Amino acid sequence: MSREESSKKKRKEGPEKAGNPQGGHEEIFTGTKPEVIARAILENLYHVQGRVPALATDNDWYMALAYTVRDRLLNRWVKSMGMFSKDVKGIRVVSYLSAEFLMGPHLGNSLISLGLYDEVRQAVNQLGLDFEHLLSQEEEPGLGNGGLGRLAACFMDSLATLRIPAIGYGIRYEFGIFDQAIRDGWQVETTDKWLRFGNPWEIPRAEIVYNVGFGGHSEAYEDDRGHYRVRWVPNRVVKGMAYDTPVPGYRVDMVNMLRLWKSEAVESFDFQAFNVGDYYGAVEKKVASETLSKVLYPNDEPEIGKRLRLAQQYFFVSCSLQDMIRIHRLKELPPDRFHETFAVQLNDTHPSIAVAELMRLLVDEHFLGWEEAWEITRKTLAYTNHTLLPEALEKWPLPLFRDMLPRHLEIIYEINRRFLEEVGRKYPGDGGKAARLSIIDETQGKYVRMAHLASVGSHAINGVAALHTELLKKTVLKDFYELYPESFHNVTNGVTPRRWIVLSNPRLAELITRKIGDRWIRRAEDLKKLEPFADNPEFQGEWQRIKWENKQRLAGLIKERTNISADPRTLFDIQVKRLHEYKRQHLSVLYVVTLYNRLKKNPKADVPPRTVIFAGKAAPGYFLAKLIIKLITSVAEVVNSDPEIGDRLKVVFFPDFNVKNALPIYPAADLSEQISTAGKEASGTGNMKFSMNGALTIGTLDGANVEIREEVGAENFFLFGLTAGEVMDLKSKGYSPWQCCLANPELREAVDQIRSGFFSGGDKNLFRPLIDSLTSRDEYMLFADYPSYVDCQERVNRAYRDQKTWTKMSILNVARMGKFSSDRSIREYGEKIWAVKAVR
Ligand code: NBG
Repeated sequence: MSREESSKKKRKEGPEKAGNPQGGHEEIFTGTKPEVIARAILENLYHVQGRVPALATDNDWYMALAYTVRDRLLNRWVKSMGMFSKDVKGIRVVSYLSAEFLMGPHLGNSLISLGLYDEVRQAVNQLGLDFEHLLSQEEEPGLGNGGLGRLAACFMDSLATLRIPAIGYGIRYEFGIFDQAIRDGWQVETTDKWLRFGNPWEIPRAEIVYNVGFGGHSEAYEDDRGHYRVRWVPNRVVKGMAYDTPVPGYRVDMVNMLRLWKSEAVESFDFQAFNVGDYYGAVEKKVASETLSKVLYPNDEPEIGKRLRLAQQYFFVSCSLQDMIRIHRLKELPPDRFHETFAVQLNDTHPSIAVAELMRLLVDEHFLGWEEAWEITRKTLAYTNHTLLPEALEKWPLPLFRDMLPRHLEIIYEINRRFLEEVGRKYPGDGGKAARLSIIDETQGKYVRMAHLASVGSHAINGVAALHTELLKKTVLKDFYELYPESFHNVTNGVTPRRWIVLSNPRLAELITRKIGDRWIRRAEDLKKLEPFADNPEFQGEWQRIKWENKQRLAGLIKERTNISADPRTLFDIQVKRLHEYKRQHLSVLYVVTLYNRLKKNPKADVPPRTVIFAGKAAPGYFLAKLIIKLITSVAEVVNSDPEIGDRLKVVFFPDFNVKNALPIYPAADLSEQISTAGKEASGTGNMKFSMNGALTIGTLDGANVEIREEVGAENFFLFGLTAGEVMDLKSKGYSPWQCCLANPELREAVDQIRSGFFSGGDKNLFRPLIDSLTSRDEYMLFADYPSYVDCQERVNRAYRDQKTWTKMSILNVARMGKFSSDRSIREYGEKIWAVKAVR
């Protein structure tokens, strides 16, 4: 019996036995008393998992628990869905289109939102089970690469918490981001089989399906009223089916939804082929259709020509827009009022084909005129840019595009023709301008520039931190800014304090609440009220004890996963994020090597002992990023096994960084490394998570670091390095990394050591590609920033020795992080971009 059938059966059995959603005797589906919850878990174990306690596995218990919690979400969810009925008009729903949603484990988070954490823990204890152990059973849905996908998850949390109706639309990848193991010091990737034991958090909607076409050609025809029309005749059709996951707000009735699309064959078998005996041909087609939502692309690899990726993008965008139009029509509103029902946010360019698809749906399928459709499209869509790195700006080769989406290419040509006419009127005779703005890039071969398509088709364009938005206006989207200055906004990123403090750092959350009440959980600005306690010795003592416990917990995990003993008495210096040259994990390694050399030369040197911890995945095809991991683990091996060094310096690479592993990491940090080359990190969000958990930041003036420093105060932030402007100046004047290296004996020593094979058992070739890249080009200017970074680390060391002052700085960091709650970001989107309001 399926889960849904068993629930139906229970309901048929009447309110006494099954619990009445309106509040019957047993309240099996809704009750919140520990005894009732315990009984509900047993019911679910029996009726859903088909198990009795004596034979239940950990996963059976986890599933039973998850269903019990889901039941408690459902009645709020069902009520919230009332929003989509025809009786509710005048409410604009946010539709967040994103190729990635990195939601993290659902169970703990749902319990926090529902306010049932303690009750459920008691219920689980009553059953004689270990609550933490059950929580750890959950396989996290790793449907994202890093910051961009996690931002989408934080935004979903805030939207629901702020009672803004929203749907997150994306892809239900069967394989999310790969799992990372470390073997011989190298990253090894394995597939992420997150669905293998079932996913209790989603509800498959077999009746919500859409057809999505590919290829073929378009045909012009005349309709009955003599109008010129075009229809697209695709040569392949794939079906998208909806899977819904509830997204609860924190302690509110609102439950929003994440709707992810799975691709399927239109017919399970191509019967015609089957009948003529081509059994394998029929199955092949089915398999090909299902490949579309198979796997998430790891980013940081060359984009060009990844056919399947464009197909994925179009697939989920088309399903989502068709679904929105269906919902809009449920309200019995005409298509020309579509923008009143939905505000659609394009999370980076991945969904930007929405511009052409919405036009196609409105013009070809709902028969609106071009101008009218265009107005609606622009009023509906808004675009967020998340990177300035040229290699991450999507563009598709024209032949590939035409082959896959011929009708969309025609539409894009028409959009572009009209757009360039407008440009021509504004800048007559300026061919260079037109070429730079054009949606079609013709500088070297022909490409469709997705950022241009998104910018032309949106009424609002935003960057994700103040510096990033300024650079966007000056560089990548300069010409667009000159053309449409009023369309540009900045909305600095934020993270949800529910997951990133309450869930991940419960003791700190409890201490804060004890001092200032619990309103900070939804109004993070309230954290300011902690400031008066910053100097209070008793409060400082509690603060330190919590940090100590968090460090102990992480040390335990490090021991378990890497067999390295990390001493919680040492300074925990942590850098966790994707591996990328611009993020400069290897700059931190250069400091580690320098510190090691100093300690070897002067064993009595008075520096606080440090444990330097790294975690993060490298794109499977990004050779240098993987080599940086190997460098970290190689340096770790030498340093950690040097008896003269002991606990004074330890290096750890913590494998498989994901949301689950991140939870115990941020709260355990003393020092947060945010050391990207200025101008390269759009915002960063890990920087916020660390700081909110009382770590001090060592960082450059990049991304949101700039604003974090402004908020916490320069005296509570360790700043080093070139500014974005200085980076550009130095580049244009001619930068010689080798000169920098010669000028600094300690840098030279570190570089020579790595080159000589000191950390690679004498192998001189292993790290050569990395060293060559640094000494010849040093694209990300590690050598230029090295002296200032090392000096800054010295300031960190001095500061750490004075634990009173350090603790005060730590408290002030947390107290002043209110701005970086994603609730603030969402309020800004709501006001500046979406024109949406909270509903009751
Ligand atoms: C990333 C940036 C981060 C930023 C997140 C969320 C992409 C393309 N960009 O700096 O690198 O914090 O987006 O905005 O993943």
